[in-house]
Amino acid sequence: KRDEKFAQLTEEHVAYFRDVLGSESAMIDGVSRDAADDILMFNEDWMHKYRGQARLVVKPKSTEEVSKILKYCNDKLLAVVPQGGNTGLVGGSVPVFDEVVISMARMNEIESFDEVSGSLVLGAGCVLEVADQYLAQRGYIFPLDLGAKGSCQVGGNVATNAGGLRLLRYGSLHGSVLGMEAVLPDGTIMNDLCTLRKNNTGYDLKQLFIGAEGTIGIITKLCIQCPQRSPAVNVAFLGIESYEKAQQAFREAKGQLSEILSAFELMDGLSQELVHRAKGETMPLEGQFPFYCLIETSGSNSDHDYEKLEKFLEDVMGKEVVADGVVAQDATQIKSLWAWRESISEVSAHWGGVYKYDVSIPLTDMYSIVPDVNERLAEAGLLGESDEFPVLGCVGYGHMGDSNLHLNVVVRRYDKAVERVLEPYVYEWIEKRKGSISAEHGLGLAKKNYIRYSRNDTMIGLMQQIKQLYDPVSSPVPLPVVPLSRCFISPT
Ligand code: FAD
Ligand code: 2HG
Ligand code: ZN
Repeated sequence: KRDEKFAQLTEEHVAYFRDVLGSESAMIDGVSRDAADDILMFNEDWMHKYRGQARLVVKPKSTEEVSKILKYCNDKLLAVVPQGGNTGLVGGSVPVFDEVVISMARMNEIESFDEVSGSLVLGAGCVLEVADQYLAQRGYIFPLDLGAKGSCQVGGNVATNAGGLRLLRYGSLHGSVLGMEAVLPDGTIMNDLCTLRKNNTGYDLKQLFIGAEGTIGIITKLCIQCPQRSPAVNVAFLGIESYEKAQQAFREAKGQLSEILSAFELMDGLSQELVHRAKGETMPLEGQFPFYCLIETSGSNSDHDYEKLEKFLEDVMGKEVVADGVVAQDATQIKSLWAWRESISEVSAHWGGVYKYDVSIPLTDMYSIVPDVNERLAEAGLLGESDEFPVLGCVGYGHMGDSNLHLNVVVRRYDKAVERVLEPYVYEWIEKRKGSISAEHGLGLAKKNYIRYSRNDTMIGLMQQIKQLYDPVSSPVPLPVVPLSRCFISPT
């Protein structure tokens, strides 16, 4: 229910924003005219699962504009939602009700790059792939890569603390973000745009904004520590007979490939079958296997690394840890092998809908949630081959190197009966194994009511105090329902 303490937008408000932004093209005004169609892409999330009713989108170009917008909204009790590339998977990037959407798309400038240290200063609205291509021309790489790179923005990445495909190699954004500029809900500009690796002078406040999903401020600029791009990248794609063997393969990969290992991804048989069915392409290996792993190496000597990877493959196949495997021969093959992994997320929604769970579970138990959930759905009579069953199957895949599984329940249609079988079962399952109900996608709207499965009362209380400190106008957030509000001035 919309909290009536928040104001309804009027033409007077719109006139103020027009004045601040200086041009009609810097906003979409659905208050003075009907602009529902133009605003739709900002109101609806990537999965078409969450839809708000915003009537205004503002697109600031500078930190000062963000500051003026937030101060005004705070004073006038207008709820807002920051939006990056709108690729988030938990319904956090779109309005719940009629919040003003603050799109960061125009704050996309690359400001500076230090070719010696590798520190990159850029606007939060810069698209991840654009930043990475800029770095590639200079022999560097962005320390984060994910399937949505063509649309997501670095500010959105930091706001969600995105993990992605190479966290194993480059670590979390908590380590790579050297500096940050952010605007607080009352318009205060927090300038901590440090470009140095070391700065132990009191609390490291920027860390609070990493993964805060825009709840305590809007990130406007970032300084990122970028590593040297590896001149030699190789990829192997493995077919594996059991999850037990996938774990052995991971251990062997760490041991034998050590410093050149840059990704270790797991895909189950059904995930690959669905990619095959949706795209119609020939699968990389001839036989069908219950599990596949994608291994990437990044090093400095192509021949040496290739040889090392081939030797590894020979060894693990000799020991029957791996049943079959292939090593990419060129950049095109590398891209095509990666596509078998990166397309699962999109393909899983191809049959009508998908329930997504992004969980951390200790590695030994990581995959067992998939057969458990499958069994429950089958017992409830909801899973089957034909159209009369809502569920087509559960796929499990993800960043095995980080103990992060993506459980996608692929459905032909959304169905309350399916939801009742899945929730809270999945969350209880995770809690019992001391896992996390959100490994890398955040809480957003989808998971915020389940935070208690991964955080205790003391921690939630401390989080509320932080929210209260940074955003007193929308606090206190009522307990027990909404421990964290996604919006600065929360209508929920
Ligand atoms: P949005 O979706 O626009 O916003 C996400 C959240 O951040 C919202 O709560 C929003 O309010 C807030 N926000 C956005 N910008 C700012 C800002 N400047 N300041 C403050 N708050 C802000 N995620 C992973 O972690 N790993 C993956 O491997 C991965 N792969 C993906 C693959 C696909 C195909 C897709 C569609 C998504 C994937 N994601 C993944 C999820 C998503 O891409 C990431 O969460 C991404 O980091 C979101 O960035 P964005 O710019 O699209 O942010
Ligand atoms: C991935 O690793 C993303 O592909 C998306 O994090 C996962 O869609 C998902 O569930
Ligand atoms: Zn992921």
